[in-house]
Amino acid sequence: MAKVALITGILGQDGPYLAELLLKNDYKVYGLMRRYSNPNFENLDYLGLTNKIEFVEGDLIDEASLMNIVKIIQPDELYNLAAQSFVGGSWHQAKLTTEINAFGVLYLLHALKTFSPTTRFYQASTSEMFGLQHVGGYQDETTPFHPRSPYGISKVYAYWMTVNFRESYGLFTCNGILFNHESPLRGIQFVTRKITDGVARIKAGLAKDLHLGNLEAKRDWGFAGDYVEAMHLMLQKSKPSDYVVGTGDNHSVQEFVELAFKYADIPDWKKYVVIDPRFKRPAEVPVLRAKAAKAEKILGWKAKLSFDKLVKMMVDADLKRYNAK
Ligand code: NAP
Ligand code: G4F
Repeated sequence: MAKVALITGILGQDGPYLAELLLKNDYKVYGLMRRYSNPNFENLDYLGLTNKIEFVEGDLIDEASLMNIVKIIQPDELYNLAAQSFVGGSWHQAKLTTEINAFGVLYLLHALKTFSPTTRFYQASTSEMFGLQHVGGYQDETTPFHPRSPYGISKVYAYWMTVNFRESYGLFTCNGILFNHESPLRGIQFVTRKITDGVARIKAGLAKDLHLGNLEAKRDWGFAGDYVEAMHLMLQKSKPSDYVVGTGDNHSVQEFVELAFKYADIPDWKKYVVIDPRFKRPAEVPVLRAKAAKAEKILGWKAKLSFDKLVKMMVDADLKRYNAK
């Protein structure tokens, strides 16, 4: 019998890539989405998947909606990707971020314990939980947490609740502690897509400049299509555990900018980039870099797409969107 998966956050960046992987593996895929007056299926359409998903309406802050959905579907695997995932916005909407990212996870776990205790659960945890902490510039599963934003703090709560339902009730729950992963489906507010979209607009004559914040921050950037494989692998193991997932390499925002302008054939990026204090954060995470040895050893997972190829893929996709090649 085909396995059944429920993905929350199906309309975001990772949801469609994960759905694509599960559909290729013959899963029946349910996707949880909020109720909209005008839903946006652009990312699922981009991968040609909209008609292959069974949509269910619910909201992470509406516990009863989650209880009903879990009771009816009783999925083999539940991937919780839904979140208010924009770090920058989490200072302005700290309560909402907490309700979705922290309490939403408690509600899901409680629904599983009550109606579907054999479901395997994936929680989208994040390198933002490490914040300021690193040992020699790396973070792994043993690195303590020091989150720097309401987003990071909400995800620490969800991380520990996921561990606690495993330890208290024997649920099969895993935290994937994923470092930044990007793609042409990345939301436009995140710095990588903001840069590639901005570069394409400049190339197409639709914009004169690109306003950015801190160019010195360093991130361990990989490709979302690679990272959803790690999510799936975690739920196929005989025992649940928590895994750091990243490339092991990092680059500054400025390096991303330089490459993006280069791939779009626009000389002298400094002529276009404006440092704008509006995009600086009250507290920054200066450097993230994964040590993903556990994922490599136990899951056999390794990032495939290089930084250069990722930047090129995103620039090309945005140039195509604006017909600017
Ligand atoms: P994303 O593009 O922002 O997608 C998040 C999805 O969650 C959106 O489709 C959003 O729906 C949905 N959502 C938000 N609030 C909801 C609510 N109250 N109820 C139901 N759905 C809700 O994020 P992503 O990049 O795919 O990331 C997936 C997950 O991984 C997130 O939990 C994120 O925090 C985590 N993560 C991401 C990264 C990364 O680098 N991408 C790294 C580590 C962890 P709408 O379409 O309605 O807004
Ligand atoms: O692209 P960002 O907004 O991603 P950030 O804050 O690292 O968070 C992403 O990755 C996390 C995993 O580590 C996820 F959990 C989270 O959900 C999200 O997907 O910013 C990256 C860096 C930051 O240091 C930021 O200060 O870029 C810097 N930056 C500089 N100028 C900017 C800008 N970020 C944004 N969004 N916009 C700017 O203009």
